[in-house]
Amino acid sequence: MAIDHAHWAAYLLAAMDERREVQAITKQVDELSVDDAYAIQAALLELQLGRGDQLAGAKLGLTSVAKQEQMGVTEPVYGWVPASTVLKAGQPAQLDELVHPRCEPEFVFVLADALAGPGITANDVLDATEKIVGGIEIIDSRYEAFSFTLTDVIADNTSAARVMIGAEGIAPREADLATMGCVFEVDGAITGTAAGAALLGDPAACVAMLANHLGKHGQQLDAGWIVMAGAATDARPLAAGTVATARYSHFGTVTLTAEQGA
Ligand code: 0L1
Ligand code: MG
Repeated sequence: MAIDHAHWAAYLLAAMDERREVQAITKQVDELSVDDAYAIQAALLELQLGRGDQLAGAKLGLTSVAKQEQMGVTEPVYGWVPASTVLKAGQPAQLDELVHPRCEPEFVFVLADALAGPGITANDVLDATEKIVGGIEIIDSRYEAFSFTLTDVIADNTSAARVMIGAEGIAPREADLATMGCVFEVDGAITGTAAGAALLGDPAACVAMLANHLGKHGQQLDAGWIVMAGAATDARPLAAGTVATARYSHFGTVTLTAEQGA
């Protein structure tokens, strides 16, 4: 039976709005293809934009080999960053707005120029980039127990929930992205360390993959957008009072705190 994209988009939006877990789509349909999953993701974005949100950027997920092996896939996933999900510097994440959030460090590209695939290379990405900064993303799968298949997570906008972007950055080519380091700490304990090369060898090549993916759908990365290249370490649960700190070799420190909220 054909997948009703609008229905599943509304299903996921309700889960986001009502901060509750829902059953994975693949547990309820015979088959969910990658194309159907991206069509649900697009319909979900349309609903969000339709009620006044704007696009602040785009993201990749599953760009580290470790995360791909965990999911049994060889391709990254792509999603959107609505402006309402971007936290201001120092703004705590409100847990009452989220389901079961986790946090992870991100390499983030701020684009000066648009990138329209196909044929975009890592070099093109660096040419189009204003600066590269560190960030911390909050992922918050809307599915029960953070459990899903690849196509479920694509439909759910790759678990995107919030992102905090650091103030310090570097110009493209100012340093070797592959050897840049990140130490991720949660409540003072180091939970992961990684180099840029953990992201499929080169974070800029990840952004190129995203531009080329969008190009297949007649879409592009716009000038001024932020683009998350992916997490190089495991995501960690975010609880009330948690302080997550990503210390980058070249982008300073990004700190995210979580509050219970109202
Ligand atoms: O940003 C991400 O890496 C999320 C990818 C989707 C899988 C997950 O939710 O862990
Ligand atoms: Mg991420």
